[in-house]
Amino acid sequence: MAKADVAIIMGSQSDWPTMKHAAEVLDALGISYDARIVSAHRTPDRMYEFAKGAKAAGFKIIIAGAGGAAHLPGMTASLTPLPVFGVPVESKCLSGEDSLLSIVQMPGGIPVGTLAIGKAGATNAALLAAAVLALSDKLIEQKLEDFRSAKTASVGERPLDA
Ligand code: RP5
Repeated sequence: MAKADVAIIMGSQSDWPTMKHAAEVLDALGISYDARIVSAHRTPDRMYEFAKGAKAAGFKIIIAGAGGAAHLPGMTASLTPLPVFGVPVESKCLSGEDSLLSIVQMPGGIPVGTLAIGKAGATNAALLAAAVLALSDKLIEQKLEDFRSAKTASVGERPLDA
């Protein structure tokens, strides 16, 4: 496994169009990550090996995206002491409500920090990861502050016609 601060894992290649938004934010903030397909259903051994070894591999935070019966974030959280942020991927049948409930309704004791469905969730998972890393990294703290200032500056005071 590559040495990186953040692991972005997802249940399927089909999750990447959503999860790449997390990667883009981490890129913008100069935070290292490793993106991998790790399915709780299709590659359970890979999931176990990844989650058990994630801390020793040097990861500090795991962002886990999955859709439908989305076990990946919770299973991963049960196998590692690292913080896990779960991103519910928008599913075809239930628009991601199934993913959201599967991820958010963890029984007390094994937390998964659950974000919004889809792109907003992936984006915010990366920003949360950055905020955690910024607690002990001045450069990331500054980059995150600049990122937020730029977002604020981009909001006009009055609406414009398209
Ligand atoms: C989940 O099943 C994945 O996270 C994905 O969101 C969903 C559908 O996967 P594919 O059938 O597109 O591979 O495990």
